[in-house]
Amino acid sequence: MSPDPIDRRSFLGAAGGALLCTIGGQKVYADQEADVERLASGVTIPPKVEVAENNPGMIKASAVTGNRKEYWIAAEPRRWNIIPANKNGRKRDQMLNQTINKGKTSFDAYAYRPYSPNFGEPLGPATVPGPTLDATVGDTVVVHFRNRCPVPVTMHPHGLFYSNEMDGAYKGYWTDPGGFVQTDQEFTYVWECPEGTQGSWIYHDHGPVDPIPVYKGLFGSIVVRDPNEAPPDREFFIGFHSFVPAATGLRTNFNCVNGRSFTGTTPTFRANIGDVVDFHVYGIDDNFHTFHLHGHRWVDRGGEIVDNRTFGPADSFRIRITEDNPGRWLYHCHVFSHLHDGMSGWYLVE
Ligand SMILES: [Cu+2]
Repeated sequence: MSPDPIDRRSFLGAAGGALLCTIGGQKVYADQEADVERLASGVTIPPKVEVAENNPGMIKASAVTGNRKEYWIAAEPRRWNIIPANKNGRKRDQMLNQTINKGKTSFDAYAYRPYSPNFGEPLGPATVPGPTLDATVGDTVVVHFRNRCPVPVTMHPHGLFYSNEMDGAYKGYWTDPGGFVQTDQEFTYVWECPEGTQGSWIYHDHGPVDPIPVYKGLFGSIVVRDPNEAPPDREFFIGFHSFVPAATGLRTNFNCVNGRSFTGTTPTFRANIGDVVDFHVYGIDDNFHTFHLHGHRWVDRGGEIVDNRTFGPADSFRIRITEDNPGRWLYHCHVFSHLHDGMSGWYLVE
């Protein structure tokens, strides 16, 4: 048998495209569509996962301490439009006042979706990012997770405290059942929020075909509130990420904020003078970004006053301002090639 002929795209991928990851021995390039189901089929089911499936009920959730914050969340496939048209049927970049010309913008995404108890009814659509998990120091977060995607996926939290089997991560032979939730299976994650976990965090898929499902939309925010701190008047959760051709099958890369690209389709945030405003910001792709907010500045780690903060993959942080400056402002990544490719949005203060 001769090997498959190398077409131009795969040649470019093999020759010059950025390596995204290696799954089941297969190299995946960012600029080349990956067949995630075929990749998943090449991954051996870990022994502990197989045993658990044949013995339902063997997995005991850790004891729940403190307040219980309980969620029912499914990972589901859904069609996602990165750049919806405006009411005139056009795809416009409001920041540069120009038409966006990037070809097709819809693809088959994966997204987390919140449900009522026992998966009774959806509480809303599956979204990119997924629902924010909201807890306070002292709480225990219980997430009943169901996988409706065609490949094994998981939920893996940052920042919280959890025992080893609640990691939600694929670890080859040593994978626990929560790190390899197969199609139509469920797993209950128990994560704790003791003193020292307060902050702004993320969760994301960390299953055997990670990071493709993350690049398809499986990520979201976690906030752990400090009971000794006054709550904000408004808060916004902002994920800087990209939809790469490997995950979308689309022609080009999209630089995004919360699943959308370009000012006008990315979220427009609103506040009033005098509001205490929290921005929870994170990055979840292969790039370093900055968070820049026009017309404002804040006190960063170490007490320095800044208006632009650099962060890397899976970094997450919160900035707090007391609003004192009305107008139509931009927030954006200050890497120019990201900014001019859609990583920006409006912040409107009245
Ligand atoms: Cu950036």
